Amino acid sequence: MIFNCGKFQLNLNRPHVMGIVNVTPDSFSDGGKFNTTNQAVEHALQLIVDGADILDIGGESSRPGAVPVSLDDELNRVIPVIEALIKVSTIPISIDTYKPEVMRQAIAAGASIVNDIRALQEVSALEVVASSNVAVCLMHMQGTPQTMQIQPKYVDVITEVRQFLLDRLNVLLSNGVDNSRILLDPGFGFGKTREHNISLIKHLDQLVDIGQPLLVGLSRKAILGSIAGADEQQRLHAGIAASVVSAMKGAKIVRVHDVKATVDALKVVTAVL
Ligand code: 8Y7
Repeated sequence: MIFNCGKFQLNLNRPHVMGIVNVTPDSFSDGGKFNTTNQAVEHALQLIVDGADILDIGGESSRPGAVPVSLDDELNRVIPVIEALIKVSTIPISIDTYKPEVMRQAIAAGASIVNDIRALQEVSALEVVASSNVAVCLMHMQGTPQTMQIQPKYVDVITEVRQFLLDRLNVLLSNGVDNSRILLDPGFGFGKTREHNISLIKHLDQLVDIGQPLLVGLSRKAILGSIAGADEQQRLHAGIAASVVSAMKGAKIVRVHDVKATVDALKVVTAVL
């Protein structure tokens, strides 16, 4: 399965690893831009050494209850990091944003993938992607990061997530975005209870069936803590299991913090697929 993203072509015959690069001001430094940019770039370079296939650069937290970041702050965080990485990175750079202007500037700076938790539903986001050659990840979310975990409700979570992803996929296809540029993602933890998340993992095949490559993000999420009884810093082992299970069930890309451990674990999956 060939995945086209900007000037890159990835062969998704084996599971791929997207490494998470959070660009948020460091509370230990003076919060200066130089420090924040450099730490993010250093971290990204380490993830490449660790074997990441894609880097996902984000300047606004999407965790439950997170405070939104202004457009200017988000641009000031992520664009310098992309500009620095684009000169040296051997792998595609993804921009984690739902803001069309951040997408536009990130693409101009060389980003190859737009990772959008709102699935290009913001006004003009679709046009920004459609008028470029970058790829996009369409993610399902119920509600917004501010409210999504208050009382998530579905009649049938699999059917509803599947229908949403199909609808968004069809909107993109009818706007001229080739299916070789589109990833789908159930959005673990985005307006989902423990039971909703577990159902989605169990029945991942029904999303794989759509025929588009699936990206999944479970790294360090609360669902792992709830299953394994581990706090945020102790979720590595549960996270590895989640990546292995997802890849065995047909996910093509896993979005993780712990790249080296995940790459090793997925080599075992690749060997037996
Ligand atoms: C996901 C994501 C986050 C995910 C995709 C976190 C930005 C929360 N989770 N993007 N972003 N899929 N595509 O804990 O599951 O990493 S942020």
